[in-house]
Amino acid sequence: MAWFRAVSGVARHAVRKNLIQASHHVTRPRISPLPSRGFRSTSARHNAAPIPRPVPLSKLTDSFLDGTSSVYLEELQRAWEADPNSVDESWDNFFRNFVGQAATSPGISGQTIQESMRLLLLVRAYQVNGHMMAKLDPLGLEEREVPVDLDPAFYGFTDEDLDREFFIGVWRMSGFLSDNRPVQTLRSILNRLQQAYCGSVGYEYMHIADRDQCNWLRDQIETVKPRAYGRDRQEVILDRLIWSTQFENFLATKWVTAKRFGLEGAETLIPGMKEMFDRASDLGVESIVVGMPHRGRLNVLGNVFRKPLRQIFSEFSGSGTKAVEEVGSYTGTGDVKYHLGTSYDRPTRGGKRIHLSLVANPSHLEAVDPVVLGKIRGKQYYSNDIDRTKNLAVLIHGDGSFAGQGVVYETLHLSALPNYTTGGTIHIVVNNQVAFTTDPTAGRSSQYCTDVAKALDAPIFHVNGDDMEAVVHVFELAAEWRQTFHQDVVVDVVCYRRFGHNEMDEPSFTQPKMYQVIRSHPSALHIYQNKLLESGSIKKESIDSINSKVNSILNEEFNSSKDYIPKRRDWLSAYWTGFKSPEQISRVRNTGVKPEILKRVGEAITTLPENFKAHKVLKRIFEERYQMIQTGEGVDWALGEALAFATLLVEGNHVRLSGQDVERGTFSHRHSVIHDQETGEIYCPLDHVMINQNEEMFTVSNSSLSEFGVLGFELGYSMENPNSLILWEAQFGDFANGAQVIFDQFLSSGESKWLRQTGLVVLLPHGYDGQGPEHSSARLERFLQMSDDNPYVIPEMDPTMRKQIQECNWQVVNVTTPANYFHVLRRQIHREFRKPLIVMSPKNLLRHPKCKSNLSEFDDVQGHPGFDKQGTRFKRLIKDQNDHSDLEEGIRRLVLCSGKVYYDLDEERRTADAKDVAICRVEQLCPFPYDLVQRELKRYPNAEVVWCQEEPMNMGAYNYISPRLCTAIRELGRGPVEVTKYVGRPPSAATATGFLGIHQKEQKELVQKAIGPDPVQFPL
Ligand SMILES: Cc1ncc(C[n+]2csc(CCOP(=O)(O)OP(=O)(O)O)c2C)c(N)n1
Ligand SMILES: [Mg+2]
Repeated sequence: MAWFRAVSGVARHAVRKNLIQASHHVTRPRISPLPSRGFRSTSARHNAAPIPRPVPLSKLTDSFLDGTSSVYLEELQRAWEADPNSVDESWDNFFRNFVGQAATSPGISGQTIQESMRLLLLVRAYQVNGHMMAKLDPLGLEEREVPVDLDPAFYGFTDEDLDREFFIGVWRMSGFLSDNRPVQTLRSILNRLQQAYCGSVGYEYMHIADRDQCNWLRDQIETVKPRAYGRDRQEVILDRLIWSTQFENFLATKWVTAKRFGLEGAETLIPGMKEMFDRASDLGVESIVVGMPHRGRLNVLGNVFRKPLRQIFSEFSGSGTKAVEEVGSYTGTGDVKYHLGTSYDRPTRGGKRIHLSLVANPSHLEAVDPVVLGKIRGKQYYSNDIDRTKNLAVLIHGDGSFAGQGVVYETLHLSALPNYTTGGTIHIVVNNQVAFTTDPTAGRSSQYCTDVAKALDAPIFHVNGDDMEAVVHVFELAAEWRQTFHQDVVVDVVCYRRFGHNEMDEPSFTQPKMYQVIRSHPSALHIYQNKLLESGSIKKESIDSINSKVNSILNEEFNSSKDYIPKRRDWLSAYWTGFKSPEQISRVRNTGVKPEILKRVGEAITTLPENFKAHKVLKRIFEERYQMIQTGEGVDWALGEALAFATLLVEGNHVRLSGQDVERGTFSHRHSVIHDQETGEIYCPLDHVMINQNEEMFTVSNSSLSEFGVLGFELGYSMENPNSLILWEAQFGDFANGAQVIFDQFLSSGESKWLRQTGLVVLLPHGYDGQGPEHSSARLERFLQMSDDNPYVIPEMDPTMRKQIQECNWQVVNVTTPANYFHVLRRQIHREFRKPLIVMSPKNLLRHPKCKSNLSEFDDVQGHPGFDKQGTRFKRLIKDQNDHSDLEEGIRRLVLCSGKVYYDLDEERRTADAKDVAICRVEQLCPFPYDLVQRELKRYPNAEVVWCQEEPMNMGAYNYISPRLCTAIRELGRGPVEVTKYVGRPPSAATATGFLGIHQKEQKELVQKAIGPDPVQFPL
């Protein structure tokens, strides 16, 4: 019954709507006539389906109509029978005809339900494939086969049918098929279909499963009249197009031989973006973060972000990249002009202000995509943008890279994941139909460069980049879609590249035909100006006056650029105020925590709710953890980590850990999210450290199975606010190389290139456990090789003056105790600068019986282990555990090592009773703890110094340690050391053997050699 009421309600609503909208149907839209050649006949090429014989509606049984539409029709019919004027005129015609009354409209006599249905299929075909006939290519070079189902002849229609009226209204459908315009002539239907779907915009949306979304789009696309802009709007659009065009012309004339990756051929992008931003602002967006590649970046910076033109020109001349007063200050290495970022508060057409940021990016195409999304997600968290409507990510892509780069797919797939969604990204493809010298036919297998986005149910709007107003329309539509549905959307601006890949490149070597056409092709500005002049919308004088205004501003700015002195480079944004550059000393801080806080948070994170039915193994684990807190003994790795998170949370920091399977932990050790075995409900203890804790304050999230995308996302997130500990964990450390671009281009060098700090933590679990070559190594050597501390110069190491970490590009640690792990995580936040931290995290130490710490190592109590002059802190080096005094002349060998091999060495020392061997753990490899290593060297003046590692010689830390250790030894005057003595596996192509037996033998030999009585012979 409820259903029936709903249906009849809808029917009544439809009747009312028809009455209200009746006027629309009286004055039909102006429709241009079909081309005189009639239909494009497909019969010659295809075997058109035999034309079905018409069956009059009166002869149809009810079952032909589906239940709902028949009820609806009956409702309407009852209303019509009671009062023919209560329904729309078109329904009146329909019922008069089909209910056997005198037909008043000769046009619809003889119509059959099959014809209507075939027509419906035709409309559907336009909705699905109309874009295939759209005129998208400004150069007119595209050769596309038009799908046969767009031809009315395919459905049996002929020229004679053009002026007949047809019934196509479908209940709960928008646009052409909507029930408020059910009767139309075939001619008008076809004309509007072609206008809507085959003009300058090709819409792809029929892959979207959601009916409401499709209807919403149909409402926008299948409007009764084509969309048009008024004069005022046209003048603004023209002004913006003139700016875009003149900017490139100006650069081209002033710097004839410079590479600028100009926007010529795609100038309509700039007005399109501006209009989109204005519309987004009208719809509630307050902040936009943009990621984009080289093409048109300067134009976007100048015209959209309003970076001062004099600054752009000054940087372009290459004269002003370093501020004069900055000499010797934090300027980093800099980057080329078309990689730099900026931010700006831009006034909008609607009288608001919108904050725009362009993220600096490397030349690696698309690598910035996930970074932008992470940054926006961070902004959404910090601005409490719960419905994600205030902060918007916009990504600009090239056609070649959007189709070719895998990170595009990895980024798109974050879009609907609860802990990664940003409420929809607007993607803009500057589709100049070529990638460097590669044609689309060689560059992708899909029809469109945007096809990858179909996996997401994102609508895709292809637009002819020469049609200025169509470009503006789809840009606005994209903003409307995003703000309505909070999902991704793609605008594909089909344009061309007027010059070569860069301005110095000769495009005719490889695309001669295309460039023949381009040479005589008018600019988009020329086309738009002429259109406005012809339609009388704007006078020639107005155009001239805009042109000369723009020209004179460009010239003024150029003149001012000559003696432009850049201000101190901004390297910090709002949240980062007070943070230190490497030039400003940041004192080492205590990371210990008051015992009562440790106890309180410790209990909170080890206690499960009473009625929660945890798996019995987990119940036991949590009971054990609770006991660790109570007794203060045997704290393991997982609890050490959880305590670091919990204490940072109570101090007001946001903590976010993401990566594959991180909730449980790949090695089943973390269990940060627990599942009720009966209800499936989940419980996250770290969400309950404080009363009424914001659920997102601690976020732990299993990610999609992506490294590049997810690491990039977390990096962007970490850059938003320094008061957050953001961690990404690789499933196994070796999988991190799938994200190599992020390590190489962003994490290791971002601060130096772009002066942007991040405290991102990367956890790389690994272990030489005989599991074969794939999971033994987290490729420590690669991270160390990218470290920029000088191996031959010992920096200032005095604790009150030390800036060693600040001056280094990142920190690499290989920690061996839960307490030290706790302190290194807390150190990330308890300092006045941010630096990436790479943690070679262990696998077998997670449960190693010796890898335990006492709670007293976590606290800040004087006299407790680890407490010294500066309080309790992370230990960069752990000295020998045998309670050695400051001078131990009887020690025969000092073995330096890092990571879990320490436990094997210690065991062997015990077995061999080698009391004359000292073992020190270098917990922080980079930057190298010269002071502590030298302290140990002094402690053992007669010892043979040996580096021991499990990895093959060409891997692990050896090549990093060797020159630094030599420098430390040399500086102490302990002899002219050139090579560090090595104990470990020989060089190898694979990271480890695949045979467990061989692994065990190798491991035994290397620890025996490191501890044994014979002097280590090396290198021979
Ligand atoms: C990951 C990556 N591979 C290769 C390149 C070299 N490269 C620079 S631009 C370019 C062509 C890009 O084509 P497209 O995405 O269509 O952008 P367009 O230059 O046409 O605007 C290539 C291959 C690069 N920058 N990044
Ligand atoms: Mg291209």
